[in-house]
Amino acid sequence: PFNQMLEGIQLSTFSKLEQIRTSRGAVAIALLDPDKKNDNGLLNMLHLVNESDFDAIFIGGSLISDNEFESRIEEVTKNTDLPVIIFPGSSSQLSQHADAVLFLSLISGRNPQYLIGEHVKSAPIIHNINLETIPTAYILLDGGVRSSVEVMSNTSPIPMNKHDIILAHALAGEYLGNRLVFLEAGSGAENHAASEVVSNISKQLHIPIVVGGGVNTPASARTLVSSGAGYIVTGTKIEENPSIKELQEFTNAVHQ
Ligand code: 1GP
Repeated sequence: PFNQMLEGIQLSTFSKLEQIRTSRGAVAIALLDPDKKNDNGLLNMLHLVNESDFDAIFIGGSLISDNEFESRIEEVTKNTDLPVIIFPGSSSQLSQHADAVLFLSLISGRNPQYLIGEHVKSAPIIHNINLETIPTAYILLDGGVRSSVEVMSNTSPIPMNKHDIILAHALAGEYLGNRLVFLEAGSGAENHAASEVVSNISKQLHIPIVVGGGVNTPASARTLVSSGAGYIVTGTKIEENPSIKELQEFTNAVHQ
């Protein structure tokens, strides 16, 4: 009866992702950064993603411009059945073609622009295009190299060994009403979020943990999921011309 009741009700993208997390153990997310690639590169990467058992696509980047963004998102949504969720570098990265947007608060930093400024600028646009928002506490950790997020947001990452401070930020993120906590080590990080950090936080939090930045082997994906990560994001790996088999090994490790 419950299933019958649900029939005809449109599930939100976030609910769909959560259903996948429950049924598969964790969600495998492919990050596409449309500013680094020309159109052919983007479609090639999308093809790899479509064939490799990913559950969803995050799309966004630090440098992509507004008009380019809209057309790239449209191109991606036309060529995949996966949910497409914007992972915005700024309030100008919005599109009615996407299924949802991560409404990110960069709570590891103290730059008001990324705590409320971009939110206010984007809110009327999100309202007008009726885009689903997924409130996300975005925590930048020191992944061993200076990251684009650090440079572009003018905030400092939290050192990876400051477990109590990271936990305090994650708890604050949950108490603020966010639906996800995203532990970001920065694209191309030398070290992804430490598994001790993930397991410490997952024991104390009630909301799911997203881990991204430097997660590029099946072994690290598996360790992070066993430590309590509910969502694993990988980007650079997909840009390095991997085989479908390699990517499938990665998504298998996420789904365990
Ligand atoms: C960056 O978390 C993402 O925002 C993905 O990082 O490119 O290192 O996979 P990678």
